[in-house]
Amino acid sequence: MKLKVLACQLLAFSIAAAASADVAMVEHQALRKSLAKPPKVKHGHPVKATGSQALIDNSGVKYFINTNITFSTSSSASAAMSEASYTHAVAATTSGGGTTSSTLDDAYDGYNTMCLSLNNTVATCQTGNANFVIYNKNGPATTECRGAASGVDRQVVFPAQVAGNITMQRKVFVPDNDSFGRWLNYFTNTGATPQTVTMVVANNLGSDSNTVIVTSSNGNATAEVTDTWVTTFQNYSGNTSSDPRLGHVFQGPGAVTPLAGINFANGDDNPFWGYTFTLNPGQTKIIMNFAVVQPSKAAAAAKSATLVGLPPNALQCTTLAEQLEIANFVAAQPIVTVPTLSGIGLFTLAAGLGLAAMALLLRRRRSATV
Ligand SMILES: [Ca+2]
Ligand SMILES: [Ca+2]
Ligand SMILES: [Ca+2]
Ligand SMILES: [Ca+2]
Repeated sequence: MKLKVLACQLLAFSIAAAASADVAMVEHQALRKSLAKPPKVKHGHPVKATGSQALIDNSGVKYFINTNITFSTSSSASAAMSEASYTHAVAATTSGGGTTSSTLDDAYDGYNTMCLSLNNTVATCQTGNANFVIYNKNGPATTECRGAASGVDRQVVFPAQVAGNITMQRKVFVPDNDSFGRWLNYFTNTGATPQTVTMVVANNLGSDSNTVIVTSSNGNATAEVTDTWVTTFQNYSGNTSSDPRLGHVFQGPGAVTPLAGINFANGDDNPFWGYTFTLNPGQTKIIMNFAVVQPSKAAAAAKSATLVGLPPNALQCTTLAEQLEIANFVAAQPIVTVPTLSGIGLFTLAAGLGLAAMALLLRRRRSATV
């Protein structure tokens, strides 16, 4: 009897071992599959993807872009960045004017969330506030524009999101031949009458309560609607600061849609800014922003100023049609078309010239005979 029980137990154990080996194999295969594929929406259980799309610029800064966000959030919304950090040590400046080798990180805790402000005031995007439609919870993103240096798509394309008669869309670009991040925010009026729109950008910087405004495009440490850029950093703790120095680029000179409002304050890691513009029926306008991440305050200011001038790298992966739609920079000059004459126009012109020549000839003959 005892032998029979032992044999049964041995059999059961070997079956269980074989089954668990199968389970391990299945799990291993599933893990391999999940690593090979980007996060996907499971049936009824969408995957949260804060910072899931990472792109590295040519200075080694890695930007973590939020895609397919499925929860309500202000600073962690779709197409915002959860973080940007160096992938290697850089010569970070010190309070004493020297440098120290440091892998600076924690640029952001949530950067460049975009929302519509329905009452057209420039105030920070808030969840649970009926005045704000945050660009968020709009599905997974795709990528485009393969980079020659990296062999990786450089632009993340987010889905269209509808708010009344306004359709919004965002694209986030990180070059592999330059160092910055760029947002293109598209707004199209699908209604039958002109509509005035206010877009706000909300942020949560990694500098937290140690946020310090370094300087701005007009040379002072005050953010104003006339500034094309502002730089900030996390104040030194002792001699060093472990966060990158940041540039925030809002607009270019002479643009038709300048800033309508801006709010930066020392000690406040939630700066915001906004634009108000009118869209005719069927019209699309784009608001463009750049983000700058650098190892020194001077480099952050210099890079921001350079981007304001829109060097060719700044407009990579945009079409001429898109450049013409950018409202807060003069990204392209519309081509002035010379009026051309139709066939009838040309005939009329030729006939007119002929008659004028005949009249001149007749007058000369008459004056010669007199
Ligand atoms: Ca952070
Ligand atoms: Ca920090
Ligand atoms: Ca923060
Ligand atoms: Ca200023």
